[in-house]
Amino acid sequence: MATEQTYIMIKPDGVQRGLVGEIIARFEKRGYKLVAMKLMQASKEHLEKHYEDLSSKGFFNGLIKYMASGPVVAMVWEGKDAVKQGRAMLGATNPLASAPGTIRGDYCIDTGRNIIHGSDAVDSAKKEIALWFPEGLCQYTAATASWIY
Ligand code: RTP
Repeated sequence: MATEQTYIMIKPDGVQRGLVGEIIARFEKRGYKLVAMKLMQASKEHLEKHYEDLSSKGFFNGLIKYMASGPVVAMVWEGKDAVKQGRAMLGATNPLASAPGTIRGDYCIDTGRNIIHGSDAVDSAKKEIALWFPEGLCQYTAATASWIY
């Protein structure tokens, strides 16, 4: 079984719209285990590091400004195929292309305000988790695990 960890972040618009509980519930109900979480006002420097691969894009400065406009909820979710499945649960980057039933497909209509981030590969998840949680993750036994696997 490919047990993975993925970095999921509720962006400032998701926090300000009161979607935190709804998003956490979706990951919990799907069967994923929460192994780290914090509400955090990220600095521009921190966000520039997170999005460094996009630094040449025309929307980069606007993206950093948006991401720094309020606190984000930083989380790590663990479980079978968590990276790929997490991206599927988020839906496409552009809400026009994101299917109803996905988080973006249900709750947003603008690419520039798309409420949530999810790691796109196992390697980037590792990098993002190290950047956002240098203090490490929590370890515990989730009671539901044996029912899911
Ligand atoms: P994310 O990193 O936030 O999960 O998004 P993603 O992989 O689905 O998309 P990516 O291409 O990495 O873009 C990162 C975020 O930048 C904003 N964006 N704006 N054309 C635009 O105005 C544009 N394109 C992307 C979105 O907030 C996107 O999630």
